[in-house]
Amino acid sequence: MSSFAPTATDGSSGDGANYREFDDPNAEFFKGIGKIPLKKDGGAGETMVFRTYEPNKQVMGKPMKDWLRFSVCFWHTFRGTGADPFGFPTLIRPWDDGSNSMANAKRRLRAGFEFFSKLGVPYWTFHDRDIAPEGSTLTETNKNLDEIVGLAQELQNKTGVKLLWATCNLFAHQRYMNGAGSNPDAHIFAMAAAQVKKGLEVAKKLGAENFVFWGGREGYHTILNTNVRKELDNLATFFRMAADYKKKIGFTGNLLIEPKPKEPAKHQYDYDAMTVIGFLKHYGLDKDYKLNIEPNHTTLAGHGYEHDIVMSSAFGMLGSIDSNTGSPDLGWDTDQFPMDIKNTTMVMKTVLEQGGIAPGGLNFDCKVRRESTELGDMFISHIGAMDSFARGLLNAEKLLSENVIAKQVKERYSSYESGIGKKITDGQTSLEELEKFILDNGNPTNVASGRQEHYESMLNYYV
Ligand code: XUL
Ligand code: CO
Repeated sequence: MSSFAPTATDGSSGDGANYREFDDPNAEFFKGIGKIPLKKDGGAGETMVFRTYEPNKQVMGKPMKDWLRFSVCFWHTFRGTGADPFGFPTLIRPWDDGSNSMANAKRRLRAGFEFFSKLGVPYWTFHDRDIAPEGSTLTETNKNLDEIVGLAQELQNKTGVKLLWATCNLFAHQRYMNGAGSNPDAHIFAMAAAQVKKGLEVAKKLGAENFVFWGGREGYHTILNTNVRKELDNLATFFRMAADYKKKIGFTGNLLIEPKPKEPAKHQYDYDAMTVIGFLKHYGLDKDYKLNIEPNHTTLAGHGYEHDIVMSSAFGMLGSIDSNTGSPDLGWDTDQFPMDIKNTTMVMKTVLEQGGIAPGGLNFDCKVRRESTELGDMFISHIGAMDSFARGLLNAEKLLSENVIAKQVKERYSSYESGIGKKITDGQTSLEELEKFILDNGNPTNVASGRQEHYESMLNYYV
């Protein structure tokens, strides 16, 4: 989260621009870039136009924008510097002096809203500490946050851009190195609780439609110093208090937990969708929380891209999606823009099948590559990802309306629709009765082909 950008002392950002000119509330941040147009017949070289994303085009009875509900995340796009463990920042923005000042926070936020508007996304997302600097006491920190939230409210009203979700950064500060809600120290647990209390209040104030918990340091590095049951019990208490406070203040957004198996923790408790669902059910929290699924985390857990989206949807727990991708040939969280149409088709198939993702959305928890240094790259990356999802949506619409694949899947399970199969489905049989069924009917002999390649070829037809 921290910025390593060199702090200029003369008001210049190093590329000739003067960041102080952006203190003017009417300053334009992305000069020369207007509202991104739709241009269906643009050639391959034109990447600053939408080719497929048409917000008001009707798809299965709803405008495209209602199925997709795109959101830009503030942390990568307005706080990312391109710094990595081996190198300095490469993404030097002309309005950002690299400092933790309130003036810089305001410039970034105004740049953000100009970007959201020009791109044409309806939503944004942020961590509390992305938008406002932490002070030396909680009171000072909350005062900073209130001031920036006031500006955010003004900019939301002015542009019509809404808040998909807010979240608390409970992982960057040194105090959270051993976790937040699972920290072995009660004082730190209390600090995290105070932060979430304020986070929920801010979310309510800005009309957030959801509130996310991602627990990057809720886990362990060595089991030798860790009481896992104590940590998980405490984490559940933490989530229960958040659900109670949400009701108390009348915040109506959904609470979401975002699974990830590791990084930065060696082992994260919220490993994957089914682990989180099991945790929520064990602690009786499954009515209060749903899941925010990030496919890059899913692949880090060793599953296929769409696996956690499908699993959480199957159990009515898919709340929102951090629509990014990893690089399947790397073993870490690269947070890339999703550009693979097969992946987006599979995601949108699930979203269509469950009737939509609202009040969740498709949040681009993605960062431009360290080497993509131009301001235009910020747009091109999002436009490419939005078009990829629009294409995925149209593919999924065709796939579902033709009903060829679903019909064949249904047929595959047809033995459960009558006779002994129906009794199994209804939970109306027993091991004794099934043994008798086998003795009467003999061993199963006609084991049907799974026809994987046939299904893969059918999917290719739609992509
Ligand atoms: C980290 C991650 C987070 C959450 C919000 O991998 O995905 O940015 O989305 O804290
Ligand atoms: Co995420």
